[in-house]
Amino acid sequence: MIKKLQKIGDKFRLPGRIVSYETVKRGNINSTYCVTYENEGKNKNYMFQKVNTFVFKDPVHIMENIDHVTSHIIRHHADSPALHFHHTEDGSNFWFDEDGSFWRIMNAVDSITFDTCDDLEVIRNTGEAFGRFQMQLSDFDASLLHETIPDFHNTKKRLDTLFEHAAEDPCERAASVADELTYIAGVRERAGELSVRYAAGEFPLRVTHNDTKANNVLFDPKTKKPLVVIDLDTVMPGMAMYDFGDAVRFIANTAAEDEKDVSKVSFDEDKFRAFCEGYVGQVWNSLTPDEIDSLVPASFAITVELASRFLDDYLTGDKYFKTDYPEHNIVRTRCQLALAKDIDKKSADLAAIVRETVEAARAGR
Ligand code: GN1
Ligand code: MG
Repeated sequence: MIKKLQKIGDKFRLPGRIVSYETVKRGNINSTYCVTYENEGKNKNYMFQKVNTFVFKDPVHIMENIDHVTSHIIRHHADSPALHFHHTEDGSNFWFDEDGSFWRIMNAVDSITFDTCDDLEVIRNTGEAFGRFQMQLSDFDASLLHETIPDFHNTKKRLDTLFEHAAEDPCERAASVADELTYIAGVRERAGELSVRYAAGEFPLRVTHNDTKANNVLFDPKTKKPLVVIDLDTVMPGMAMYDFGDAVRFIANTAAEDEKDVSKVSFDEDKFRAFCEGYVGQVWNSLTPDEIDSLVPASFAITVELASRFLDDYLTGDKYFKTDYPEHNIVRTRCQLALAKDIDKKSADLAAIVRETVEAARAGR
């Protein structure tokens, strides 16, 4: 393996020679290696990644998107750490090896990550990191980015597809999920509303991350301050508030995303407030009032959307999401629906929290 890695490193003109490497366990899609080079008596770590081209069909466009976004941050926010990708002799930030595998290399960052967490300070910092990412890219023309997964957060389309598949019922599972389908049918229009308004041009096209889970922020191991947002594979044009909604959907759930006991699932308002403080502190000046007012509706919409994606996958034979057991997708669906109901119930409180944090940010508190 070292020989292979050395060959790849040579393509990217990394100076020195490899002394060791480790396979990085985090991430379910790409294969990642932390590779240590020695050059002129000094060691330096690099992350080598083989991109999963079954999931990411268009890796060249993904790398173009990543290049746009990281170059913009480096150019305009030089004080802020950004991911640094290496280039081959012909100036590209990826290389196909002789097996057709797609490789890229970035500098390693000395850091820690949090998968889930109860520490409100870490949650606030996570909000700050995603908010800063949005703010730093608010003056970047998002229409330059490729839509590498078309209609990724077109909730209306996702729900239409769900009901088409429920009618076709290819695996004869629809009867067993009648309650879930009835609930989604009842909120269908409301959940799809932001995506319809976005398609009509009512919201600005933003650079969105599309995977704003807590563990996609690297933290300084000593200060516990956020360093940089990672996993830019799904960076696309989209709605800012969906990134916010996806983050709180994950971080403010009192249970895991696939908790079987739905009585454990609820939306934690303290965690929501902490994330909101960090996020809004960065974006209050760059998001429009309409976008700010849509943060809570978007949290509801994306939770219903994800529930419907899990349910759609269940109805069509579990082909998209990896499952650990046969009922996994329906368990996930029920968990996300329980969360969506709780967000809906608390929405007036949550909207008040958003208003308070915006006021505090504006007053510089
Ligand atoms: C998928 O594979 P992962 O965990 O990074 C999905 C997200 C969902 C998430 C739910 C490309 O992300 O949209 O929110 O599962 N990513 C893709 O766990 O579909
Ligand atoms: Mg991801």
